[in-house]
Amino acid sequence: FLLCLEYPQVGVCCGFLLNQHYNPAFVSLQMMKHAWDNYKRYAWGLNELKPISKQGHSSNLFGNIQGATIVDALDTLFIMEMKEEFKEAKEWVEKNLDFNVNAEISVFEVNIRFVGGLLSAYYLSGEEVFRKKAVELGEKLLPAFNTPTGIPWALLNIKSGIGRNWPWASGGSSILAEFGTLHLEFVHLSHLSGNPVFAEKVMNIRKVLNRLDKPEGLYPNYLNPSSGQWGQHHVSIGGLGDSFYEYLLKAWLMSDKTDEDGKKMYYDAVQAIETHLIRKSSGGLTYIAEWKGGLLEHKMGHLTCFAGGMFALGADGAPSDKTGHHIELGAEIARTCHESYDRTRMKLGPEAFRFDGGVEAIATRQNEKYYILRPEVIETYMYMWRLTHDPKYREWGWEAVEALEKHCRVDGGYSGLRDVYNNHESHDDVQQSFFLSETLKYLYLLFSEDDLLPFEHWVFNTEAHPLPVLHKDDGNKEENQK
Ligand code: DMJ
Repeated sequence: FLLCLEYPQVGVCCGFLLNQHYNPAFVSLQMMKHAWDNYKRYAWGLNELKPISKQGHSSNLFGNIQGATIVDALDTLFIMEMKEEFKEAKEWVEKNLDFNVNAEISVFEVNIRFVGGLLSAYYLSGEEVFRKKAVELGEKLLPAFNTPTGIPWALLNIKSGIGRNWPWASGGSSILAEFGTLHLEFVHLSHLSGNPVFAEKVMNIRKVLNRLDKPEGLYPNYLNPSSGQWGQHHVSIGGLGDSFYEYLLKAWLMSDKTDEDGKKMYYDAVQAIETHLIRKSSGGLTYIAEWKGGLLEHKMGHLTCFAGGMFALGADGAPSDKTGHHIELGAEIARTCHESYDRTRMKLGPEAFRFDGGVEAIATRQNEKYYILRPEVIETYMYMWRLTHDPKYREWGWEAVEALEKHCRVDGGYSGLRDVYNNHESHDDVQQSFFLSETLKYLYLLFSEDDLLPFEHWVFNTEAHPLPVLHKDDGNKEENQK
């Protein structure tokens, strides 16, 4: 298969056929299988894999809830038709996935990876165990909303129900991208359980946000759950802000375009982002800066690169004279993020890149040069491909496949890199669960036909777990059945 990477046009490698340059079978049979088999061999049942040390990796985001990689990967296994693997993953969930633990967890991370993963596995496979576990976990998360405003805590002990916020967050605040990234999953939890409480909790977050004044129409990253006041006026479309905006748009799409409130909030926010955060470098690269109390920091995070796909996905709902503009904005962000990859030695992008001090799309600080197998750039290629069919997005995705194989693939799985500008790989020894749930899934979709999880019927949560659009008729059907 190495021969194949060097000479993709050869078409035959390691005994299986690559009938074209960009083949989803390569992603599933070679990449996903390698990631999964090694996780299974060295870290089965633990949260993540350390592919160099060949042992389990535990992150405090999940407390002592176990099996993050299994739950995050369920739908990817299903979509890639890895039936045996899906079956063993399901059996593990049935027998071992346990939420009755004394654990302090991140509400956001557990929601997007565990609740989202279980919901998708249920919708794709119809297996009741996933629905039951998702609702059980959703119920465990409810005490996080016991604050004076109903804005949830970031951290929750799921045994005691005691919540708190990250000690580093401005003035005891909750984080916009965390409390703003519960909506899709909680609406589905109500839909599947018949219990309105989940949807009520997230609709209340909307209400609180709508009552507040927004500086220049922007949403600060910090909001105090007790006072209901903003913390520091820092605004970001990357870390701390990102998926809040994504969920406004997707809430509208997932509601079969009936959630007018979500729609308005999304397009108003994009308007303010365009006015205050989006800039063009002297070399012609469009980027999204960070805003700190009115001052711009000309830096863009890898996380921010998801926004290319978001703008393009939202083009359809924009006023008709703006549709082309939103697609174009998506294309420009995709190009900038591709440049951030192309300007490195390893052809994989840094955690953050800057547009100041004479550089463009390059990381200048040592602590911003790492790549941890993140998906956002490939995610944007996938949306741009589906929405424009411009072949460059598949080419760029394939460049990422080659770079991942060359620099991140190791004997024991896939590892992140400490410095993408270096000549030699220094591996960070973590195979993140989102590599299986997002990076590989988006690559697979990028090289697949558009009718695999079509956008009219599915929206992806921020961890790439597909959730079905709740069509207007579905509700009626259920109403009629009652
Ligand atoms: C994922 O867990 C999700 O995409 C989240 O929204 C942001 N960070 C990671 C991947 O980079």
